[in-house]
Amino acid sequence: LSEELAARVASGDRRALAQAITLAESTRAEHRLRSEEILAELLPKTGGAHRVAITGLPGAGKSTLLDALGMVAVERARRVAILAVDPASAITGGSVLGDVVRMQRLAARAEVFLRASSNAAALGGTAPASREAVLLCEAAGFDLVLLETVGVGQAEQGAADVSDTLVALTLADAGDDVQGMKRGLIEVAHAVIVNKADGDLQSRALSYAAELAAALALLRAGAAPHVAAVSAKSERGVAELFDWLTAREAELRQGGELERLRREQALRALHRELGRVLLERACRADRVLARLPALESAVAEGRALPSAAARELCNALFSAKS
Ligand SMILES: Nc1nc2c(ncn2[C@@H]2O[C@H](COP(=O)(O)OP(=O)(O)O)[C@@H](O)[C@H]2O)c(=O)[nH]1
Ligand SMILES: [Mg+2]
Repeated sequence: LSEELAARVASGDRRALAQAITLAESTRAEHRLRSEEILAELLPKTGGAHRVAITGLPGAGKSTLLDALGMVAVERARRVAILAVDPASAITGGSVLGDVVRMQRLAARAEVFLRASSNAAALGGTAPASREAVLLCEAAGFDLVLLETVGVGQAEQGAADVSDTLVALTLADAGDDVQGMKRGLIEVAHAVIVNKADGDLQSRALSYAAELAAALALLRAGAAPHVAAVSAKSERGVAELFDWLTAREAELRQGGELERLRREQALRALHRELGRVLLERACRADRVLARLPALESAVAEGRALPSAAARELCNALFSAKS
């Protein structure tokens, strides 16, 4: 029963939470409906966490950093949930060992909720964890939700849509010099962190971070991201990163910025969902199906413009007479 599952999630039951997230990320219509019932029940209990997304290329050290950051958070009495989407496992469709192996310390902590999913179909490959998964974690009482997301393609925008704070993790030798750093990332990241500032790489990481800081201060005058070098492995700079996150969270909450951010995100989600359900319904409508083959041929053979054909289908769908 949806009500029962919702109540178990609200009581902090990990298995119920995992189950609810699975329903929310399922592609099956009946699962989605159930998930909506559960979320509707839990909505008043959501919104309480600081949602932090860590994005970066595979190998940047996201999982290692989350393990270290998560441990600091646990020591400071934060209730931590970690949602990771592992692209390697998404491709093989198999194990999610990659992320879990890097987050062994967190995985061993009973108070931490850790979920590494390979939900490629539902989430579009490298998309971040779903909005629903974040809301469910909040309803279960977690006040810090850390999202691991792979920074390729449009993933940054996706991550920005579900997080309050976006941390871009990079490396001194990642090849993305300041000019080459992806535009999307520069526009949305709140912090740019250079990892692996240890061993042979240490001095290069430090000078790269300094270079980045100077360049981003120019590029994003007034809204320059926080820049620092860390070593996730030796935990250098990790406590400082946690402190920066805590300060940012307080700032967001005080100024009413958090509410504004989340209102915008909710509206974007509404519009995205509206587009999705409209398209789904339209493509199944008899009036569209009846005309589609002929219009497809006409467009394929160059006898009709795609835009005119699309408008004709739309008119057919919404006209009073069939
Ligand atoms: N030297 C060094 N290696 C690191 C550091 N952080 C991660 N690594 C290594 O980099 C590799 C990729 O790390 P992982 O956390 O799985 O990266 P992800 O793909 O971004 O999640 C692993 O072999 C890690 O041990 C670090 O701070 N210093
Ligand atoms: Mg990882």
